[in-house]
Amino acid sequence: MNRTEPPAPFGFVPGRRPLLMGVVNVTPDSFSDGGLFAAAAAAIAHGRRLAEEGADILDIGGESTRPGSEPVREAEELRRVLPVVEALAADGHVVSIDTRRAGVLRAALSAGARIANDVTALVGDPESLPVAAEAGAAVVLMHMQGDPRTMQNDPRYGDVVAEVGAFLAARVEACVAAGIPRARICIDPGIGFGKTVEHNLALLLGLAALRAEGCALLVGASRKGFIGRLSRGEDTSRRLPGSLAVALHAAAAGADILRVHDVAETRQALEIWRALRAAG
Ligand code: HH2
Repeated sequence: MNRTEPPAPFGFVPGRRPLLMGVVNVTPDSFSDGGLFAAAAAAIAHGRRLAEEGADILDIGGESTRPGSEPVREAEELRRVLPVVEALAADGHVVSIDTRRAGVLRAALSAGARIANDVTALVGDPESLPVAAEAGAAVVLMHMQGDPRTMQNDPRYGDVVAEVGAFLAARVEACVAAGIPRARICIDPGIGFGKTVEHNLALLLGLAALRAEGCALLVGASRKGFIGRLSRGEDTSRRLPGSLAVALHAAAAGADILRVHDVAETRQALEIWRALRAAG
């Protein structure tokens, strides 16, 4: 699909379904699709398929951040993601780069990515925020407690919604101070990143309280562990129904972007939900 005029990264039409961010993991070890799209050609084909299915944004990542994962070297991350970013951006798709590293961010933005998606909310690498600001990129700021290696070893909060909200609000202010307008900032509570099942549920119920004035809100719950833990321990390949349930909840709660692996299925669920609301 070629678009001459790509939509603004977070360009919403009120009353429309949320935007869909399709996940393209160019990794051997991601928690749900590791190894499936590790070769550039397979990842590019997967990204094109997700766009055909209705993804508004393609999120390309070259490092797994699943619980217990080890960081990859920057050269390896670059080798994985750059050809994929280049090809999908050249098609005219809106591409986001899922990275914690300023070097990878800089190269991906030069290769055509328009959104910096950082699970450390641009804290992990002090150069990432200036790189994003200078390039005029849009940013997704995600909350994580700890780091992927250890984040699921007994995460604790006093009031998880208040603490995650305060962290994200502070990161929004840091971005605004660096020159990134609010319309180009999206916050994300980081479902599953240093959170128990109860923390995830509290955040999903507290989405309205997390909202930052003038910024978009993203929810990424697709296939995550809490879905298996709340049902019958299903593995990642059998968590689509639970993922759809969370997607509809998040849409009803006003999420602007849903980060999902199953674009066609999520889109269908959202379209029926929207038709019901419009008819009611
Ligand atoms: N979740 C994952 C990775 N990146 N980015 C944002 N903004 N929000 C998320 O919830 C989020 C994210 C983890 O999912 P996945 O990419 O499928 O797995 P892995 O980290 O194992 O590659």
